[in-house]
Amino acid sequence: MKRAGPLAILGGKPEFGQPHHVGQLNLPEWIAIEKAFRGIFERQWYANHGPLVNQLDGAFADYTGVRHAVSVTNGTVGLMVLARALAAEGEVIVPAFTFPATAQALSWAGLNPVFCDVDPVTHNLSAVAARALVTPRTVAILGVHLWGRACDPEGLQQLADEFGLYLIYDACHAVACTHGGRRIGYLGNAEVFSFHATKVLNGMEGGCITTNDDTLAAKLRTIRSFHPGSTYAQVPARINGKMSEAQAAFALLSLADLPRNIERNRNRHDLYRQKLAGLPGLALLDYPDRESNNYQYIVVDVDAMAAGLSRDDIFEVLQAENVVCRRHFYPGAHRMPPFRNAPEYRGLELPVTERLCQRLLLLPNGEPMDGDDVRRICDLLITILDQAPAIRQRLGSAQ
Ligand code: T4K
Repeated sequence: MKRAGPLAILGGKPEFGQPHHVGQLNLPEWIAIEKAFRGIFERQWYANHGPLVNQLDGAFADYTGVRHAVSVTNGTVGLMVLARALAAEGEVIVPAFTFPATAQALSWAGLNPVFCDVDPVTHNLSAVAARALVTPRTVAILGVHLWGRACDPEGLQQLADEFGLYLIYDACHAVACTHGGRRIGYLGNAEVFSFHATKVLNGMEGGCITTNDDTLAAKLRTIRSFHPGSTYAQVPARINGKMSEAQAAFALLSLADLPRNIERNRNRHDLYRQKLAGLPGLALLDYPDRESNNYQYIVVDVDAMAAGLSRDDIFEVLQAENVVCRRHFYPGAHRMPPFRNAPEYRGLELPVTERLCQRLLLLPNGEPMDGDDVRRICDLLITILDQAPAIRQRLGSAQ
């Protein structure tokens, strides 16, 4: 159904009085938050491996079915700590179509990211593409489970085994997602999750590294903190990458709420799918039922020719309506500083990454969004496509 009245960009009133964001926060009940925080204040133990951090490590290890979960300040620090634990130098093959933190964490750890293009269907690194980049300097492959879809685990493991490489995963999108029916967390040598406020598991910032390797786990625990608690391992460097009790309190509540929040995400995703079906030039990324997903990411591929508007046009029109979308991961990790100015990356062309960077649009999702909000956003999109010529004229964009 088309929206009544002119679009905001054409002189009308914005559809929403308040912005609707991608990754709106999933919040636990106030009463549960109050109880958890009273406990922290009563114990007067706020940091340095308090009881809630220990509880979270145990709970997340159980949840993912791995031997060790090592909580950290955030996903980025988790990747840094893991990279530092594995190697002091060398190249790491990493997809360019990812959040910049994936590659930057490697640089922080003294390793050199070697950017690989991604598969046009899965949006993930594939073993076929990674194989072409293996050199004598390669020490590891860092796959990213983008949108919670597993990143070629069998192919990459085979490649890693063949060349004696570490295989690690950025699982920042993949809490509660499965591969082969088993929760992600057990793949490769280790995996790193994000509990950022905009993620399905919200620790108000936070992250966790999971591994089945006892030696690696001891190293990770020692690197992440100057207060190693019960473990100490020989490590090349250490950092304060600990999680606080406040973060752990939120993350534990959010872990308990996961089934409810995923169910709501799934309902919103279903509604988006129903309402956007058949719209020319807009294809919603689907999550096949054979694996579990957290449905946190509502990803739309915009075909400008068929839609009559580019992804950036649609982004701008929605922004004026207070629908705050994201253009992940424009312009690609390889085109962001510091890599874009570094001689070894200059002129690097990764056509699939660059195409996805031009076409993908993430629509709002999360707790404050109800079915009516989703319907209104979809009606807006119908109206936007219907008024494509007037919008193009207003924005001065080409067909
Ligand atoms: N690897 C991958 C593949 C990742 O996607 C990420 C992070 C990482 C590694 C690193 O993990 P962390 O170190 O972050 O744990 C957001 C998140 O900040 C980022 O965590 C996430 N990925 C990325 C995909 O999304 P931005 O730059 O899109 O936007 P941000 O955080 O400003 O917020 C998104 C929307 O949410 C905005 O429209 C505003 C709204 N928002 C945000 C915050 C923080 C709120 O309404 N309230 C809030 O408190 O990165």
